[in-house]
Amino acid sequence: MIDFDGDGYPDILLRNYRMKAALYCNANVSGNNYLNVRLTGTKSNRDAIGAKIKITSAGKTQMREVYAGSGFLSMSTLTQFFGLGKADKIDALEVIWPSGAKQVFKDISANRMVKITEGKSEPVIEELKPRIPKEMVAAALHEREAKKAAH
Ligand SMILES: [Ca+2]
Repeated sequence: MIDFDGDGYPDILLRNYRMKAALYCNANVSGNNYLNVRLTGTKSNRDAIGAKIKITSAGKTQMREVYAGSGFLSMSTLTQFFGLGKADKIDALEVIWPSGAKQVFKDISANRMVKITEGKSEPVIEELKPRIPKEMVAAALHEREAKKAAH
């Protein structure tokens, strides 16, 4: 999984044995909100493998653990994706680092990339700008639907 077009929503790139690679682009027609979290360890390993992230939003709690690999000879991006539904903010984001250190951040707006460095009290929060314009994705989807209808 990787956010190929940089719009904050995860896409899937599949490489198959003796076949062409396939990119499944998530067009996000739902309009739901998200949060991306990227951790950098200082005392812990730099990629923060083994860190746990807990977010609370609209009364719901979600948890992720940062993994080094997934599947055979493949891996996912180290950016953690949280789907938020219609919630537009995160009440609390808690990181438990492999070193045992714990950090809590409050009131983060949705649809952002939050970069957290172990031990730093302020995260770097970025608004993501898609590399592929929404109109191009919409046009590609429209073309695909038209092809389907023609068959
Ligand atoms: Ca994407």
